[in-house]
Amino acid sequence: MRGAGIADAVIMETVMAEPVYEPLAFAWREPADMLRRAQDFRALMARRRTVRDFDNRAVPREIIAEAVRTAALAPSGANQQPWTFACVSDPAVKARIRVAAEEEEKAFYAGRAGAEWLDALSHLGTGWQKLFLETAPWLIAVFGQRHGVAADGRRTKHYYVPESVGIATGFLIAALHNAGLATLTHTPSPMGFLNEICGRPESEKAYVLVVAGFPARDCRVPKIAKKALDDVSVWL
Ligand code: IYR
Repeated sequence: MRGAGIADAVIMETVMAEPVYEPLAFAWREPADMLRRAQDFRALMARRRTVRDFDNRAVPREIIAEAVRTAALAPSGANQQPWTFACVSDPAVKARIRVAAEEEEKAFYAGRAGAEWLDALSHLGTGWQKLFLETAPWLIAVFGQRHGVAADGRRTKHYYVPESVGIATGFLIAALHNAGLATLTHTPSPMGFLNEICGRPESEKAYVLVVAGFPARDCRVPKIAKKALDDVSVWL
């Protein structure tokens, strides 16, 4: 074709989809109702705490499934939904995850983290032992898909994967908390072992291990404060 450059060739190879629209189901509310709802939601989220001491009481799988369905409603780059949630309740798999995570954490706390990082963490009282990886009934490893695979096996690009996975993880934590569960965002570093244990391909990267269950009866959490509105926002 005369005048067709590389960019045109790329575009011509791509299947261009026409957008299909549907009416938006939007709940219109009065300002007073909106404010009450905003306050109620903040009060709900203010009771979320990162928990490191779990009870071994079981949590029905369907509650976790609902929370994962909620997480999967998150917005994502080009709506590619570049995530996989590996939901682990099998005690043998949890034990493997604990062994692998503690191996990394031992090195981390023994010095790999460096003095500044360990100092920044010191007020949280964390350490290399991760009993909760076996005690808690559910571990949800959140993977981001670095790329997709088309029907013909070719790689497709994914966009804004870390941002999308981060937003979905926020939805997941909020959904689990709203359901009445305690959570912990655990980030063993590095997390490569999760691919092997969870049977996920190299094209996926583990971002976080969300631990979910009930808190131990005598659970205590670090006394910490959250920044005030003035300290986290500017208004223009
Ligand atoms: N991954 C380690 C260390 C750790 C790092 C950060 I940043 C935290 O906010 C908490 C812990 C651990 O899980 O103990």
